[in-house]
Amino acid sequence: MTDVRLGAWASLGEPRTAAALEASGLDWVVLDMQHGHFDDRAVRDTLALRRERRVPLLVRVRANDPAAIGRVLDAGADGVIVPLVDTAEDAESAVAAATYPPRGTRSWGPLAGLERTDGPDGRPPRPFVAVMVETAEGLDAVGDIAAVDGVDMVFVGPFDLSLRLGTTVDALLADTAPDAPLPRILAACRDAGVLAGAFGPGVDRTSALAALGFTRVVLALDTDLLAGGGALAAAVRQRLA
Ligand code: 3PY
Ligand code: MG
Repeated sequence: MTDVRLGAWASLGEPRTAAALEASGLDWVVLDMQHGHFDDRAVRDTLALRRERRVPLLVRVRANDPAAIGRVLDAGADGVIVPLVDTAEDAESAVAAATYPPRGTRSWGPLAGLERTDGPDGRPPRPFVAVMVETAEGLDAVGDIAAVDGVDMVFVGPFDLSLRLGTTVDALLADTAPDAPLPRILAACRDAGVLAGAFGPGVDRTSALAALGFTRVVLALDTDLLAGGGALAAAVRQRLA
């Protein structure tokens, strides 16, 4: 199978838990400010705990808002995931907010102690920009969205997308016809040469998304990994039975 990188999704807003996810063996970590408990301070504290960059750490911002995008990049995030991107203009706005002039409009102001200087010539590296396609409008415009210069990944939110399309997450994932939503998104990503990512989570949905062709898939939330304690206890009970 192609190289599929599995992500961890931090929702609890708890810096030490999120920092531990970086060492959990998953390939990338997302801090969620849209639906998770992360606020500015929790994002900063998580990034301040980072002693080395083991895996990419992205932040899903609350909205496609230049101020929100600039702030998490100022705090040292490796990139952003921007929700509810419906048009190429929305995608362009997200890229511009994440990119210093002349390409973009990002304002200069890294936070002391968290600034990144590991890019070319000691400058900050270009952040990774993922845009979420999770509406009917976004699906219709996915070819144009994926083609925006500076978009690195189209990331599908299957929960919102299935709500907007009047279906269920599992029906969306099971529809493999060439003109079905997920194959259309994958084709747009292939044509534009950008990564195709999606939120699973769980073994079944993550495997289904990877089998369809998504190469960046969120396998587990922090809460799922904590709930894994039950499986450990069950394994011990089985041995002792
Ligand atoms: C979605 O599935 O809509 C998401 O945004 C996942 O967090
Ligand atoms: Mg969503």
